[in-house]
Amino acid sequence: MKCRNFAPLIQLFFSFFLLFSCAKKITESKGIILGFSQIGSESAWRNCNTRSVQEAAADAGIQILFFNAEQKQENQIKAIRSFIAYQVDVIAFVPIVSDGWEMVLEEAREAEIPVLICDREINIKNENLYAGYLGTNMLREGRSAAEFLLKKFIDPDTGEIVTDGKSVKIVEMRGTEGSSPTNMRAEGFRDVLAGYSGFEIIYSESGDFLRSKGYELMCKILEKPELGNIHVVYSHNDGMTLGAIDAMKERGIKPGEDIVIISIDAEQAAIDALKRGEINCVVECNPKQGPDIMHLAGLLALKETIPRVIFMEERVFTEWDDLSAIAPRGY
Ligand code: GYE
Repeated sequence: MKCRNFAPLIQLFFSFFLLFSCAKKITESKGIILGFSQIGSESAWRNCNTRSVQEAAADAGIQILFFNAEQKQENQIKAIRSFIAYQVDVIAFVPIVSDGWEMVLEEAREAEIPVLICDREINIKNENLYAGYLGTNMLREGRSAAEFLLKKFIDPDTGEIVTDGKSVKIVEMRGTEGSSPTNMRAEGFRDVLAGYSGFEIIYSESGDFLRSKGYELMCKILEKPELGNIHVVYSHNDGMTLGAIDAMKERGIKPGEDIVIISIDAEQAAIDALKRGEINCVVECNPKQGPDIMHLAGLLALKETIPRVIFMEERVFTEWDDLSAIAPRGY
């Protein structure tokens, strides 16, 4: 009996099988439904983040159920529960604060819906309750802010701190209390300064990432004679910084000259203020996370694993840089 070689036929079958399964995968990822809970619209950064997510979903052909939580965690939890009831393929959300997510994430796991954490991080014992995190390295942002201060106030030749008093007096405007950007930007900043005795944080209070509260907070701070001469304002986001600058100007204080200002986000208005010399250092926090979120959502819909942590690319802009080279920010 002639021994026929079936190898080519088998190979052909498996080629068709692989082609079909890949085509099926591409088709599947095209039609997925993503439930996305956004925290609100508190800043230009947040609004850019929202646009990036919505535009990327449209470009990717992903159907998105988008809920704005209006700055309330309970609204986010309700939204996630509605995504579960709707049996979306993937859930993604920006946790407004770091704590209080275990129960609803347990419910998502019981429903076998993968969850992607975006922008802000969460504190949770069982990290298996979510598939991964995409956002920005906020510890590094705080460290970068402090590293600028060291360069600004320490004489490179003598290593001495140059200030008109015993120490460099710093006021910190914090973001939303309990949120990972606030906690990590504060921690990273303090970690770097811990090695230097001549830097003192004399006042720290939350402006909730809002321009209006940044203005009110700076008015309050500038009316505290016990604080004496303030050398530096370290602000956790540009919105609060811009409000603080308004308050300074109303009192004849020259921002960026009389008081050194460091800000985080790098929205256009802050870059423009940097170019005018009203801000001394802007640490970028990249809001344009939409395309990466959609890519990861597509993988999760196909039940594939994703990296646990992905950080966006970010830069630091200082008064010493060629600021004319900074491209329009788009937010
Ligand atoms: O810095 C601020 C926004 O979560 C990193 O939230 C984000 C922060 C950002 O309101 O402008």
